[in-house]
Amino acid sequence: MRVRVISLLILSTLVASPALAFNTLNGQSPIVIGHRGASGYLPEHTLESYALAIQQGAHFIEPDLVLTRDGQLIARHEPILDGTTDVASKFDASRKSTRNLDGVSTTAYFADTFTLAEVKTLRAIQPRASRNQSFNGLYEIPTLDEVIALAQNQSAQIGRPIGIYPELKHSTYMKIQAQANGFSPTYFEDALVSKLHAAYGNSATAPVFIQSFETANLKYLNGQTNINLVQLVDADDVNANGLLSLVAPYAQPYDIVVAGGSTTFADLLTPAGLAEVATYADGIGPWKPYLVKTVDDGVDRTGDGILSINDRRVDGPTGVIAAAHAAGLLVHAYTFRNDASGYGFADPQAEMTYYFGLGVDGVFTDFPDTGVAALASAVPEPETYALMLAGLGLVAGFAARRRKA
Ligand SMILES: [Ca+2]
Ligand SMILES: [Ca+2]
Repeated sequence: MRVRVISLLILSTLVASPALAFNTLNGQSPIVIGHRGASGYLPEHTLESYALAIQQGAHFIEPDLVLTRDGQLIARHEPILDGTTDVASKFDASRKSTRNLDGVSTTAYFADTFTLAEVKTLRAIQPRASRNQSFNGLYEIPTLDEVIALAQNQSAQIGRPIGIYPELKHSTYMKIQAQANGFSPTYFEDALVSKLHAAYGNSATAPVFIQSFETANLKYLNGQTNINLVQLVDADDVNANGLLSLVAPYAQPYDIVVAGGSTTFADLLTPAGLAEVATYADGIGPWKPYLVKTVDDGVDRTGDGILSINDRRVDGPTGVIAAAHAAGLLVHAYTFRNDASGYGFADPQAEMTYYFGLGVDGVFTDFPDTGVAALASAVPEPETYALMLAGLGLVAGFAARRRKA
């Protein structure tokens, strides 16, 4: 009797799982990652932006991380504070400095020259002129600790896991600045791991992915933590023929540039490149034109009399998703936006639905509500499908019971 009940349960679980409907690495439902929070709606990398992403149904929220002068991890897309905060109205230009940022001489207010107390006097602003500016000056710059607390509190409150997807920004640059500020060369990586282990444990099942465009830091982290690691893959642009344009500083991981290596981002996605990535990471996070080839053939497909990237001809998958899955790697594609960058798609929901159909394991989007809607429409009538499979499970269970009787 107990055997029959268990076999019925197992069959129902295995057969009824709607996960079977997805072409992802593990057949599981893909994830929607709130890119810099719900940054299409609120100033990026604020607790308010992350909270809105969670409210909209994002499975993960994405804090990009940089270091302050006193070694605190804060959420900013760049060590440069100029574009996303009101720093210029609170600190005079004497606080600017000129630094080599991934080979580019840059004069700016750098986070690593400000203490956390100073950063806490700043307020976030919306960097994209076309987006809502009415929340400028309202929200603080959060620390990683505050982002973790938000995710964990929201998880407990709404009863579903909310993961975090921290990105180490410019590790090579941070290594130099951390040392200048009296910290060890690997302080940035070590501080992140220490905080994550304290909050989630040293576990591959922690609801966390650590991501980076560099490679040496991920290889180092592979020896420090069991938490999942994702190799980001960048490019400069996409050519009319659909191939990726590789121009510095977006041609190679910057640690490889500094080491004098010749490996490009595109090289990371060849079968040999993916095999190498799989030795230290659990997934890849490629810019989406690496996954789907689109061609600018001069046809106005949207019929608005203007040629834009939306008009590009969609030639289909490049094979990178299948190759990555064959190497055992998850594929999380970036970035999906309602107001920009729909290569071959004018409708952002349709674009993400298309990528889900190809088997991506997750999408980074500034508009998590659109991502969640795209996921809901990615599998036709998922509930009916699940019910049908559950029915099959019951039939199989009854059949087993009859045989045993
Ligand atoms: Ca990021
Ligand atoms: Ca058009």
